Amino acid sequence: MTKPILWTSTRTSGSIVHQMAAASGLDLDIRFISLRKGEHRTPEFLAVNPKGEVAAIQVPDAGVTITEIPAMALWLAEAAPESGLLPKDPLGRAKGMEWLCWCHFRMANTFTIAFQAKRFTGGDEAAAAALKATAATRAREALEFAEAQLVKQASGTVLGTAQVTAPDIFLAALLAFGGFLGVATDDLTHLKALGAKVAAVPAIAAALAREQEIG
Ligand SMILES: N[C@@H](CCC(=O)N[C@@H](CS)C(=O)NCC(=O)O)C(=O)O
Repeated sequence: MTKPILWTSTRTSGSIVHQMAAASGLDLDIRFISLRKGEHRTPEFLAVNPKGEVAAIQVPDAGVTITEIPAMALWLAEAAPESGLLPKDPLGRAKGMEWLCWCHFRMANTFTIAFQAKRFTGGDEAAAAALKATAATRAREALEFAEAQLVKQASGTVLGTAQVTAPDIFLAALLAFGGFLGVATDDLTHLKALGAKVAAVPAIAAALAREQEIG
């Protein structure tokens, strides 16, 4: 059997899948590529993922590549059912997918726009600054929503589980993205506690340390 390959890159949304993969405990071949060097546009990588994006999970034995964070999270949870990445019961699993989809959509329609505002304004600097400010405000609203839901969970996790799940990892990443954007997060105490809980999972801490080493 050829190990499944996780293609990822540090300082990108690929880190979210890297953390989920680490939490799954699966034995994956983790390969970091550099977006700065354009390694996502090489013919070799485009043959793996024609979208030219990270993250991607390549399953060589099946001749299949999975992309999009909720789909990758689901595959990891199915491949490692005892990992607790997603609840096993149908309702819990559906709520887990709901949160993953929510995080994914918010990442695309707020955080990514704030990070890449110039791409959306054809290079117009003033329009990009205005767009970034608006998107950052929307990002803050998204984090406030997540905070309000977390307040209701005594467990401190978004699905009310004792252990960290894939949606918790995604939410913690959105909180970190907010920090990179300069969004105020100090008052989002439940979300911050969740971020600390996620970072304290030994396998995730090791994955994040590896990313720090790579830079
Ligand atoms: N919807 C994709 C988003 C993937 C994505 O946008 N990845 C970025 C890094 S955060 C990327 O690879 N960008 C390459 C590019 O912009 O050319 C997912 O869920 O994984």
